[in-house]
Amino acid sequence: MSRKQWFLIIFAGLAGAVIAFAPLPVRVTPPAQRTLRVEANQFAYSPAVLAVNPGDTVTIELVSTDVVHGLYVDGYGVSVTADPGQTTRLTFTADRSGSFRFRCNVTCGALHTFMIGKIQVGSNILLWRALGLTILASLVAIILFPRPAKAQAA
Ligand SMILES: [Cu+2]
Repeated sequence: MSRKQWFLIIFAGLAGAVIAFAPLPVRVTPPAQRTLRVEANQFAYSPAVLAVNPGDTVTIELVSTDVVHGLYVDGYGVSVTADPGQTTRLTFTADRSGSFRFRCNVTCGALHTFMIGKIQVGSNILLWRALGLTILASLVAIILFPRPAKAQAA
């Protein structure tokens, strides 16, 4: 391997470490009280994606517009059930960062298992880091291993 290639590999390694581990300036968002209204009907939640900040006290107001539905938050282990036309409230502290699914925990019909939503607690930093590493790896691969057609022609 040429010196240039070694240099590239070392540079890519350092850049990769920065992308993966560099601490980011922490945006200080004071914990707030948040009330989110979620409408449930066969077989979806609206909105299906909720975003809150870590430390927030989250109240989900679950409204069912047809049959009995539930809402169970993975990772938090909290749930609530709403009867048709009724609003019920579920309050919890979003003390864990990450992306959590919530699902219907009341068998409400044929497509019940597909009734899924997502709650995002904090920024999705892991996703951005993964994306950055993927792009970096692709660039290195493109530079180190040019297309075989070119190599043959040479
Ligand atoms: Cu359901």
